Amino acid sequence: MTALHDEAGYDRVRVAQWRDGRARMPGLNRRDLLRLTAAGGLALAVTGAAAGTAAAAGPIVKPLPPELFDVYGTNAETRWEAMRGQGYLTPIDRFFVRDHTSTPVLDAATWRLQLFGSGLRGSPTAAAPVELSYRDLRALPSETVTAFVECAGNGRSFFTGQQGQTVSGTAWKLGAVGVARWRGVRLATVLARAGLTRDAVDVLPEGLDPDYVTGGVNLGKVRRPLPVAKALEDVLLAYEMNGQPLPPDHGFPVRLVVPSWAGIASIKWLGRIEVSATPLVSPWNTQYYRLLGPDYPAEGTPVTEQVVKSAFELPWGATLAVGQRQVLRGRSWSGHGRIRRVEVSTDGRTWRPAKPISPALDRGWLQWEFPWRPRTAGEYTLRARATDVTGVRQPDVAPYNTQGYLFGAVVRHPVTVSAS
Ligand SMILES: Nc1nc2c(c(=O)[nH]1)N[C@H]1C(S)=C(S)[C@@H](COP(=O)(O)O)O[C@H]1N2
Ligand SMILES: [Mo]
Repeated sequence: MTALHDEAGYDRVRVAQWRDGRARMPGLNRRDLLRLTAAGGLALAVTGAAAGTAAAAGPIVKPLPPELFDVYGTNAETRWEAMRGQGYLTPIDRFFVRDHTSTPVLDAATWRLQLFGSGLRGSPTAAAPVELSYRDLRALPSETVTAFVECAGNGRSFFTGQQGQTVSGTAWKLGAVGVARWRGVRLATVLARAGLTRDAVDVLPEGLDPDYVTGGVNLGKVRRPLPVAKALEDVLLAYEMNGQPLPPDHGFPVRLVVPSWAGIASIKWLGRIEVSATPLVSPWNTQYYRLLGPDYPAEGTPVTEQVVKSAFELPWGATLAVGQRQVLRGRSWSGHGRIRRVEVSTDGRTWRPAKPISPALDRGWLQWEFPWRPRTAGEYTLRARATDVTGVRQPDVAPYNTQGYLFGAVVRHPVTVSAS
């Protein structure tokens, strides 16, 4: 068996198996998929399908006041100034929402989680799956994890804004991330109860939201395979967020939380999980959430862990008063582990350390502050750059990929200092 922790290596095997017909893509036939591809390979044409359209009305249930959110179609991004004065966690009222279609309103009393597939003892079928009710799940031992959920496309607009590159997808600034305290049951516990076998290689969690239709093709339920190694490591079936039952927009009654990985892994409104002894693929790891472009192999590289990022808790283009002592605040995080150091520059040349004001959690973020007294009025560019525990520091330029994932470069945050 391949080293499943090495997702890139594993993915190469999985893709090769899919190409010669040994991996399956449940929910989509091969012809439909090939219609989406340029030449029948996996390096697919950029469709721009992920871009929000202003026409869709009300797909998100919770209020989206303009002081807390910027809304793009079915998605809403947190305004970073709304995090100022907040504690470690992102409150639910300002946690970003990323819906492929719309938020379904489900009933916990009738909800069932269905598990099936060749990776479970006795190979239960989709028609006769192992079932778990909400009450069953609540009765299992629970765990709590503080973790960020971040869209792989967070920061995408800066590929264009800072690097002059054209990419497809929602033009997020840095607000497609939030940290919450999630409570639920380990996926490992549920898989063990369902009869996980040693042959299982992939799990494929699937949402109960409407099918995702794009370019005239129905891609089916939102779903993305997860290697068993990650599934058993630290993944939670969460039913609570910040001490509350999961809100509708964040996956009620139960969602997956896959710490440190791209948000797409954390499937909301979980309905079914296929557990397979043969590799599985879906459009969300072949067409979307792959790094494609001139600097990547032709078949691309799957997006797994998020990269290092930093954001100031300031409006974009904030105005600050000249000669007054400011305390700039912000947060930094990384999918590779906790943040070790943050530096801030107000002139683009000199960097000084920011002061940590929270614990640095492996799966969460670090809050920091930086005192600044701007002496002359004018336009300034603020920069924050973090280094994580693996030694990775935010670069000046993010590697280009056609769909604009993983923008980890230092963001140039414009502010005006005015003689009030
Ligand atoms: N079923 C389902 N799960 C989903 C999605 C979706 O549209 N449907 N969006 C994914 C994406 S792309 C992201 S970034 C996260 C966003 O989680 P949030 O809306 O709770 O912030 O959910 C993921 N899980
Ligand atoms: Mo996402």
